[in-house]
Amino acid sequence: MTSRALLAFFCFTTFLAAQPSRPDVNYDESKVPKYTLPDPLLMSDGTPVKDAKAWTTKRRPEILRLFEVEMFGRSHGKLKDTSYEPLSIDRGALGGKAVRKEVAVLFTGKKDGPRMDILIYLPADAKGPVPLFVGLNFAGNQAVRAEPGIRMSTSWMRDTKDDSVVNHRATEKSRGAAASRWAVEKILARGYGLATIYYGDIDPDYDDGFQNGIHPLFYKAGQTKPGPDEWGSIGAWAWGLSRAMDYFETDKAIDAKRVAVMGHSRLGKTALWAGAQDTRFALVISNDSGCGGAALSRRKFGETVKIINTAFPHWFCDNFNRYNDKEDELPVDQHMLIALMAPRPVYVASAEDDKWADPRGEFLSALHADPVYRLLGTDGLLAKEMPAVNQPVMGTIGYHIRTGKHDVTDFDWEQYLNFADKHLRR
Ligand code: GTR
Repeated sequence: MTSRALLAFFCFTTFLAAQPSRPDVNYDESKVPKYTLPDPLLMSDGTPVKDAKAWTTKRRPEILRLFEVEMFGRSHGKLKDTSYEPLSIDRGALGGKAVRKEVAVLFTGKKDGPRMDILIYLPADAKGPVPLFVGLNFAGNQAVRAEPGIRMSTSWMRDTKDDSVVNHRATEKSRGAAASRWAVEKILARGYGLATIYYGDIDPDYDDGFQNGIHPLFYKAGQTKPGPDEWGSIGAWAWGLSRAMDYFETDKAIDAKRVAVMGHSRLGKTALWAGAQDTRFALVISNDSGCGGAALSRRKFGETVKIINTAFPHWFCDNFNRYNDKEDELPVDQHMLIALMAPRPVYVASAEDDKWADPRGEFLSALHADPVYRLLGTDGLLAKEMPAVNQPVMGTIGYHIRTGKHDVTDFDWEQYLNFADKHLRR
């Protein structure tokens, strides 16, 4: 496909996906079908999971495997030749409040090979290694803050109407375009660092049969695309987050034992999948992740498995197509994805006007993960009913639904910081 045709295709699928008047989209709670969720504390062979040991050694690996094979696809580990290249450091960023640096992760060790650039802010007054939030971004590192010192992304990006991306490359106009989603000053003031990476560095977000991005790096001789149980783009993005974690483990200014992974929407699905697979992430945050993220698939409220697989055929593995209109046949549902974080703190956030992502389905996932958190000796979710808007609940599972639309706001970040203070502060 030409890039123009690609763009037209993408705009069309996104437009289709978001149409509230589509007859195949249900927004009526009374029309949610009756369903029975798989029990996270019952092995596939019917054996009950009675203690932490059985969870950790038997049921958890079984559930992880089901998510791999049926939904996100199996991932790969790190590449042995990966190296890190410091790109910049500014010790006087944010008027002296921050150290801002950029580090390239050269996946194959080659400067002209595939890479991702990590933008990192650390509090300037830190006395030792700091806890950190890491999250992928949608529009390039330069969009996170309007600072001329941040390198302009040169990766493929979807064109925008406002000329911040032209011919699939970011322009100067994109600087700071996503700043409202990244509460950098608040994060630093509370003693945390922030690291972010453009998700398209890892795999460009369009369906090209997996010829670009990191997938081809792992093809066996003769292989041209991932198998039906091998990773799609979400799996690749999650892999990138783990590679960032590999880097954090080498950076003395960062406390790699206290890294929270956060993501919004498709990148919220990604944060959950990264946290499920890589237990080095000490805390996991899903912001408005919806279908394929925190929302229960069986509710078929807003976006459904069929809709997501049709609009974004590259996000999940091919096996996931089996469950289009057959959610009841899934051996898992998304409460089990949340349960894979246990006993680590996990936060699920919804927005009132974000019906497409099914706020209630997101809450119910958190609620039905609670028995696993309790089995492992934590306080789980401190609510039985969905809380009122803007009334966060924070046990080891956190949840809020805020007023407003599908977005990341300062309100969201304030809750994440409070939640991190509760669980990661020393
Ligand atoms: C939508 C998609 C959602 C969500 C969102 C986003 O078009 O249907 O699942 O991921 O994109 O990532 O912004």
